[in-house]
Amino acid sequence: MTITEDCAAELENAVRDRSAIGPLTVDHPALTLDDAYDVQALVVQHRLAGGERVIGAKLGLTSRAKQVQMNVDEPVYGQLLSGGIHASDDPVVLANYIHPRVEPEIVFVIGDELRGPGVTAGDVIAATRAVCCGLEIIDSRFADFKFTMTDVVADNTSAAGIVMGPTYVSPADLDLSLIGVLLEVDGQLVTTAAGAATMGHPADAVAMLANWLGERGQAIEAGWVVFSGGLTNAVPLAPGTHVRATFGHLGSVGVRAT
Ligand code: OOG
Ligand code: MG
Repeated sequence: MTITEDCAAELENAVRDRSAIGPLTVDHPALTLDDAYDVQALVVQHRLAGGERVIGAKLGLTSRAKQVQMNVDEPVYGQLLSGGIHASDDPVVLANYIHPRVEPEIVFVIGDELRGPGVTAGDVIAATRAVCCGLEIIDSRFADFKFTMTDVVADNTSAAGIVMGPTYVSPADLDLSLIGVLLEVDGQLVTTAAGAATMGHPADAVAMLANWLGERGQAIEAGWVVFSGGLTNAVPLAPGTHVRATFGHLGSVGVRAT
């Protein structure tokens, strides 16, 4: 086994056993960020072999709130898979996860392929069929969500599930930087943010993703959904909790933990 195959297998075992592991970079200090994206590609390939589809991509650590919470200073990206889709307010079975958290995000539904280099926020807006609100379920395969940037990339940026809101709006009709979000747990307001928390404007984050993918000969594909990054700290999905995010203009979306 190569080191990347070895790391992919460790992550897959953690998912299968619902049991967290230590950071990969401790046992494999030579692992580079590029290697980590290769590990991520392997983990995803194995999921595709198991019958899932890639339905989109996600940015991570695009807001200061998330960077401070996770102690990683730079954005990253991962892939979204069909097995992770949940309907809003449907029960999410905690036993299927290690220690899941949820975070509110602005979601882009892409109409036309975006291929870097040179993609701008304006190109993203023009290529987007609609935006909606979402909650991302994240579940680090690393104990206590403790990881370096390299670890979290290998772990497909903690991706574990997505929930999308009911309201689809053309991004040309909104200033996404000004979209407010309220995050409530069991009806109690826990935090607030605006779209600008994601790199000033969520479309800038999506443009960055298109340009990064371009460096790897890939593109944001027509029909993909792109989660542009958590706007606030993620909150734990404890048994019995109901987490709801309500956005200006985009409606609300919820997760119910059972
Ligand atoms: C890493 C994933 C971060 C986001 O939106 O910032 C992320 C983590 O926090 O475990 O998805
Ligand atoms: Mg996220």
